[in-house]
Amino acid sequence: MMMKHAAAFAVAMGLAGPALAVEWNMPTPYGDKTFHTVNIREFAKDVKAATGGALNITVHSAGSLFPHAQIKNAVRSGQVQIGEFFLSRLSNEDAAFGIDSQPFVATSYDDAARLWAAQKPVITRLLAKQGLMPLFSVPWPAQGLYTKNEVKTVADLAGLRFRAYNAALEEFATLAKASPVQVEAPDIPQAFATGQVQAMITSPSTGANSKAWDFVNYYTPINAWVPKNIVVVNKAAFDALPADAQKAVLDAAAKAEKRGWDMSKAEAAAKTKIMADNGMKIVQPSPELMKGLREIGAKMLENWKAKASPEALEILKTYQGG
Ligand code: PCA
Repeated sequence: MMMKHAAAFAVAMGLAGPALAVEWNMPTPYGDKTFHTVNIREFAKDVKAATGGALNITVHSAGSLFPHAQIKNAVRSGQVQIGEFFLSRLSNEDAAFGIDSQPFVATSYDDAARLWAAQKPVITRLLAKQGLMPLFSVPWPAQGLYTKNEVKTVADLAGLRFRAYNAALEEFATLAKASPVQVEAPDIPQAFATGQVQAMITSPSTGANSKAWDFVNYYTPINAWVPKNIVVVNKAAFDALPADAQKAVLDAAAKAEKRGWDMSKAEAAAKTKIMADNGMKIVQPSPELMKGLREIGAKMLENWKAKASPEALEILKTYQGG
């Protein structure tokens, strides 16, 4: 092969970088327009540049290599070296993973940052038991409500087929007397088009990227929680890297975390405007609606506490004490 010969020649002449680049595959659940994916592609580029091409991370977005539900175990088993997923999807393993998806615990970026600071050491220990190491975590904008009709009270949600993305949203929908249906983000337009779901809670990012105006009329920014994605690496794969490549990965990860939080902060207003520009009505929640939602949140937090380990409870204590 021409290319191979050229590369071998370049190496022999001392012209090229390392002869054998390390290749990592990185599955992610969300589409290419999603800011998380944009951020991760930047991260991969930074790693490649900082290692002079010695570590090459290929991003497989939108669940194309592994479906969302399998990404964590694919990294754990070493089928891939690194991956991204929605952190609270692991709440069935330990409640510590799910605290950022509990309604009205942390609803601003400042609160989300403090919650992450309290959560990070605990989930780092939990993931280490599976041979996984967190690299960075980035929040979605606060989660709002998408409906065909205006929602004045929680009672207006009763009976709706409600799209869910994790166990907490399933619980939320059930407590609102709606019917939860699990749908991955890339499948949202199809799920609404076929009538599988009629309403959802998600960020303005996912709302705008799904062209929510094609299937709902109202966006109500209840800003109920600020959930996060996390990028984890297989610890053995990381440890196998030369020290300078390890440093390049950690540096790029720190940069990606900062960049991702900044991107997220810019998204909420920008994507809400896109929805308004496309004809959606942006309606501030009524006090009655917020009261009903807070009641559901209180019930959910009670249930969360009942399932939480002492370590998970400690996250909440640290966060609320801080
Ligand atoms: N978008 C993702 C997770 C949270 C969000 O804002 C989704 O809807 O699946």
